[in-house]
Amino acid sequence: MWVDPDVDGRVNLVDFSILAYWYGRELEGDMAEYERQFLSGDGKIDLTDFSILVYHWTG
Ligand SMILES: [Ca+2]
Repeated sequence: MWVDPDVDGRVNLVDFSILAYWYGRELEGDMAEYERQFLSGDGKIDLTDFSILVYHWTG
């Protein structure tokens, strides 16, 4: 699943915790690329990105 940061095919608390870790931090490397491609693309993690993740939630 493309919106799945830990790439295990599910969008769940593990992915949520990855976003939570990056919340308010300056994105680097793969995470910066991921945010640009699959989340809101504004270069930071905020509530918009969480809402995108939750929309794709599988549990
Ligand atoms: Ca964002």
